[in-house]
Amino acid sequence: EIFGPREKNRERMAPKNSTTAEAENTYLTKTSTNGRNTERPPLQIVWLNVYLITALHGMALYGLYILPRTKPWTWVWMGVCFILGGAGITIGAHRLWSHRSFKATWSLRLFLMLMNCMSAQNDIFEWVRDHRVHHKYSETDADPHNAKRGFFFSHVGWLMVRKHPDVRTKGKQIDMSDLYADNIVMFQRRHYKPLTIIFNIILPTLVPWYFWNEALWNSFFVCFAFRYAYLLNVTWSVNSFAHIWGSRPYDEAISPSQNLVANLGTLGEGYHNFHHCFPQDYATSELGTYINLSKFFIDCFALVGLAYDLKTTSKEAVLQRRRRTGDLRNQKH
Ligand code: ST9
Ligand code: ZN
Ligand code: ZN
Repeated sequence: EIFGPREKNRERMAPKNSTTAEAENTYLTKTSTNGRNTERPPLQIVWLNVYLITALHGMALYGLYILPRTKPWTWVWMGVCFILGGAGITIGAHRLWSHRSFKATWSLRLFLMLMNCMSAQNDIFEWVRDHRVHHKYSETDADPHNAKRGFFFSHVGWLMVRKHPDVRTKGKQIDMSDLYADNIVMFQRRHYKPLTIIFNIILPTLVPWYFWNEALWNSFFVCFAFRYAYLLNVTWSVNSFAHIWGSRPYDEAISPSQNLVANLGTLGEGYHNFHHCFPQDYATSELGTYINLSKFFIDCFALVGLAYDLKTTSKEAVLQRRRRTGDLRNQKH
């Protein structure tokens, strides 16, 4: 398990002068219990990102405003783009490439890579490296969107500043050999800019114009700007909402939580307490397909042979974990 649950979190939550924790995690010694590192280098704001992200949100609000005036087929297409792009993140970048929770044929990987371009959340390689380092060093300075630095930082602020040096140092130690060996991921990385411009901007905008005579202006603001900003925010909500609010039945000592709000928008990625405990589970929950469209799609892919070796967690392992660290901790058994 290369990026499995961090048992050390238990030590992090333990009384501060736990010397074992300090000796094992030098990056933790600088971090107080509220997660604030007094030695953190000053924030270096990347103003271009601030402008671009703000401009996108302005355009998205305008898209929402004109939405009632656009054709119903345009709404349908926006929904289709949202789900396809979302699948490129949840099923592709997250459950397949970050966690290897199932295997996929060449054609499914190609499809997921193209759909991943539709959500423009950095190329798969970069997304996976940030995500693996997030799991392994969750809520320390090496976590790119460290939730201990507050709601805004974990939601979007981390994309507007230079990364903490620990992210780079720890990130370089993450095993990425599986991604280097994946031609489809490497192809995407080499041609990321044109691919993402085509799949995130041009295709969503042109389809309504070409097929049902929607005004280009309308489809740009609705199917690109509004849909993209919405998708980014629901994705980011897993890093912010689901690292702050919700229940923690599997591990009470970690911040990731079961968050219904995050779950609803993300095709089933809000079962975050479960996910941080069992990151290799393809369903990211023990509740079957309940509010989990991503699991449903992976099951469909498996039915037709495009996905295989789906990894799950046994009921016994889940129960043991709940008894050891979760809501059954104080029960006699
Ligand atoms: C976006 C990503 O939105 C969202 C990810 C969310 C993840 C959520 C996970 C939750 C679970 C799944 C839920 C899915 C739900 C989906 C719902 C769907 C319906 N390790 O990057 P630079 C190196 S993206 C090792 O410039 P700076 C790097 O290689 C949105 N090394 O860092 C380079 O080295 P070298 C669009 C690392 O300068 C050097 O550091 N994008 C790592 O600090 C510099 O790299 C944007 O808005 C690492 N982890 O700048 C912004 N990281 O020089 C795009 C970096 O040797 N990003 N390195 O090549 C940027 O502009 C910049 O990265 C920055 C930081 C300004 C943020
Ligand atoms: Zn997380
Ligand atoms: Zn994950």
